[in-house]
Amino acid sequence: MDKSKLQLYFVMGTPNIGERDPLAVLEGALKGGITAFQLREKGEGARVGAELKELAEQCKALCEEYKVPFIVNDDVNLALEIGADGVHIGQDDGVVSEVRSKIGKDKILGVSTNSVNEALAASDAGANYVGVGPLFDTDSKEDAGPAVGTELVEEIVSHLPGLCLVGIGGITEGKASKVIHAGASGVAIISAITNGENIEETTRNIKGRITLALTGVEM
Ligand code: TZP
Ligand code: MG
Repeated sequence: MDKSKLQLYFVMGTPNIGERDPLAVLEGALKGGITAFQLREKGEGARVGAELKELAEQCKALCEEYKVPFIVNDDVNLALEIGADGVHIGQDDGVVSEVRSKIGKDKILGVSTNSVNEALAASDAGANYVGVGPLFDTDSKEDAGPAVGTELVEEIVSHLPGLCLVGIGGITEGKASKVIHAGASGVAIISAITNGENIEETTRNIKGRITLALTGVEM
């Protein structure tokens, strides 16, 4: 896939944003320069069924306006039903090769991985990109496990230099460049964006750090 689409990958669901309107948050992030979006509707108060489908369709339409890929977490059927650009699955959400067969060759398939072997296996089975983490401590995922650090990104990239990889977990504006320097194509972020008072400005600041890290012109 086009690696540049992974530079700033925003992940969000309604449980991450309190009373805020998910579409307003998403639009702020789109205006601030996110390059991909994943709807991850998980945890207390998560929308399900028809409500989830409606939200997913609205997010998809908004992402289309900004020409940003729209990816659905976990729910392969929902992704297909609404014509999402792709789907992201974890290690326990299905067999990667089966999901690839089900969605066809053109949709984006992302897989969460936590080791070199998982990343190699996901790539072999047809993933377009792997998520690696949690790189740092995070409160956004209850079962995230211990932080693995950017060393794991370096290790995976050394085995698979061409792999599209995003770091995830506890990534902040200040930590984003470390993840890029470790060899990641980009960073996936929930709270460092959703906690921002001004979502657009917060996103733009993080994007600026990533752009500098990728072009190597930071001090
Ligand atoms: N997978 C591993 S860590 C994580 C997910 C979904 C949570 C990332 O959220 P945050 O707030 O950016 O740490
Ligand atoms: Mg999952």
